[in-house]
Amino acid sequence: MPPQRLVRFGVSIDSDLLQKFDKFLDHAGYGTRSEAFRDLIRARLAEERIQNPDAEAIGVLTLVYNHHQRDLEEKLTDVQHHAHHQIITSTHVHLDHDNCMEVIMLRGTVGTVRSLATALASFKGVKHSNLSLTSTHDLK
Ligand code: NI
Repeated sequence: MPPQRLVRFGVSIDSDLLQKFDKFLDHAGYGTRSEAFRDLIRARLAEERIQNPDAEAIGVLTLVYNHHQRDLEEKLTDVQHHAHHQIITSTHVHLDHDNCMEVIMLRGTVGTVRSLATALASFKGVKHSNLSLTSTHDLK
């Protein structure tokens, strides 16, 4: 890929808003406004991309579930085997006597990752689930 050309442009901004932005920069440890501004743009564009169900994405699904729930582990494993091409890896943690946590990394389109995550999270005995999606398209 050819090197990107750096473009400078002016931004008009409310002084109050700029003050808040500068406070955020300090807090977050940014050296310059430019770097923080670039990161905010990238984050917003990535957020936009994961609204598109056809965009390629990586998902990290965390499930906390009842270890004693009948057949649950088997059901979770069955779904993952069925969608093996979408599962990158998974880690199982025995949280305590009663609870397990599984962290599953998934890949595919936003739509397929979301529906697989929903299928896994909706089984009886799953107490908590969280899906974090990252678009893998156009990473710069
Ligand atoms: Ni366990």
